[in-house]
Amino acid sequence: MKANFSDTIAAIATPPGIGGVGIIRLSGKKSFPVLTNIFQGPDLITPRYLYHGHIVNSKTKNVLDEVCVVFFTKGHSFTGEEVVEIHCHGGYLILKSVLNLVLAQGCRLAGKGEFTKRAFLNGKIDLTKAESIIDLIHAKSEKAHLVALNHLQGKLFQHISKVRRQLIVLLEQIEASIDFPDEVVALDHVFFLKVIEDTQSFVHQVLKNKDYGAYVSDGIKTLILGKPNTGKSSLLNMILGENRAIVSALPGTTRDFINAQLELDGILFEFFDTAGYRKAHNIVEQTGIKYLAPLIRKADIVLWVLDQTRAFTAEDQHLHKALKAANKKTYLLINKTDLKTNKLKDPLQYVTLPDVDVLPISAKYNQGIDQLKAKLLNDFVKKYAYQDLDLICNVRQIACFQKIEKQLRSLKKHLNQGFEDDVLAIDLKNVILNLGEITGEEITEEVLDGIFSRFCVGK
Ligand SMILES: Nc1nc2c(ncn2[C@@H]2O[C@H](COP(=O)(O)OP(=O)(O)OP(=O)(O)O)[C@@H](O)[C@H]2O)c(=O)[nH]1
Ligand SMILES: [Mg+2]
Repeated sequence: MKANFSDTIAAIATPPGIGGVGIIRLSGKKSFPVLTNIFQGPDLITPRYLYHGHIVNSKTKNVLDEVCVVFFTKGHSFTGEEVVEIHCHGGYLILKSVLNLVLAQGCRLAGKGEFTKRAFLNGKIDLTKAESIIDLIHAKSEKAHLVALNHLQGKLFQHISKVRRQLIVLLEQIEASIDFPDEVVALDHVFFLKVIEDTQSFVHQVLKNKDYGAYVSDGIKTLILGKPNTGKSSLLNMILGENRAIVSALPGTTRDFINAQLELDGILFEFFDTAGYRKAHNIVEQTGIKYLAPLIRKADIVLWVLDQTRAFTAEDQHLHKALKAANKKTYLLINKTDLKTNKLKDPLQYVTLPDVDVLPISAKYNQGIDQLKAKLLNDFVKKYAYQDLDLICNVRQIACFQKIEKQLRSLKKHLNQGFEDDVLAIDLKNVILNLGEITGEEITEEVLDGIFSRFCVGK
């Protein structure tokens, strides 16, 4: 896909709202002429140099703002085109009026992510870099920031390109031996198999990081469940170290749910404290579980809080049933261990979830909370500590790798079954094509539009 942009785009590049500085960005052939039309100040001679002056409506002679401006020449800018930035005062009306003036000069309002899309189409960045820009902007934790920066530096791209290049060389060899059987030595199938197996192990390494990648970018969704009054909100407050949720002796204190975020070891944990699951007015299974089911489905971890001074009841049975169906990693937190009464005895005689850990706690007196945090970190963060951050991919890239994994399996099968070289060449082309879809070397307009629609206007 080759870029051919005749129009010049413009947008407010800074977030909406009031700030010290707000920036309007222009990209395209008219950027510099438009700037010279509306800028009053010193002559604009040197690119990448900040000039101080005023933006003036040349028709009305009205001064719109005192600004600093900078311009970048074609080939030496983020988009690869002529680019102008106008640094205004950061007020909505100022930015709007300068933008309107720029648009009136013949620029078009940029679409979502259009600056980055142009950078990609002009060959300034590959697709993994383009995607890392949006991930960097949206990074919610230290690790997410680190992964996005790695990709921005082209580390994922380098890994994929290396593998893809090897396969292209192989394909060229196969095609040459098909086209010129008398002149070219036949393909060494042992070597072919070795390259395919190396590629498979690279793909497996990437796919192994799939869950961790989702934790890094989206955070780990941790759902706090239990009957009313078991101490769910007390637990949330203790974990956060602040009084975020209301705690009271009255059952039914928390309505709907409360969510709060906490970063542990560079990974974001998002906690959801839910309303106590109750058996009221015979609506339990219908409404209660219906309300909880989507929350359970979306959760990565469930913290099920039981009160050791109360017995395991029908409500707990219902929760158990819902959790069993969802099959989520569950921590059974036996709360109120500071009290003498123990009516729960051994909860594992009732709870038969496949992946459950039991931890005694006292949410009121901060006992067992550090152990719980350490366990969460161990099970969800430390376990992955050895993994290569370069190879963490987003959902789109993972989907491509899953396709590639299947194609490699069938290629290997065909190779082992002694299929003709032209069949193997087709299999190989598919793998190369899909690797190219990740880096953007082979991409359709539709996929591109999907990617850039995640961006904001002005980026
Ligand atoms: N003794 C003792 N009391 C606790 C403990 N944890 C919570 N409580 C008390 O139990 C009562 C209920 O606590 P909450 O944290 O509001 O319980 P909840 O599960 O959020 O309740 P709902 O929102 O109504 O479902 C409060 O009086 C708390 O102080 C604990 O570890 N020990
Ligand atoms: Mg509560």
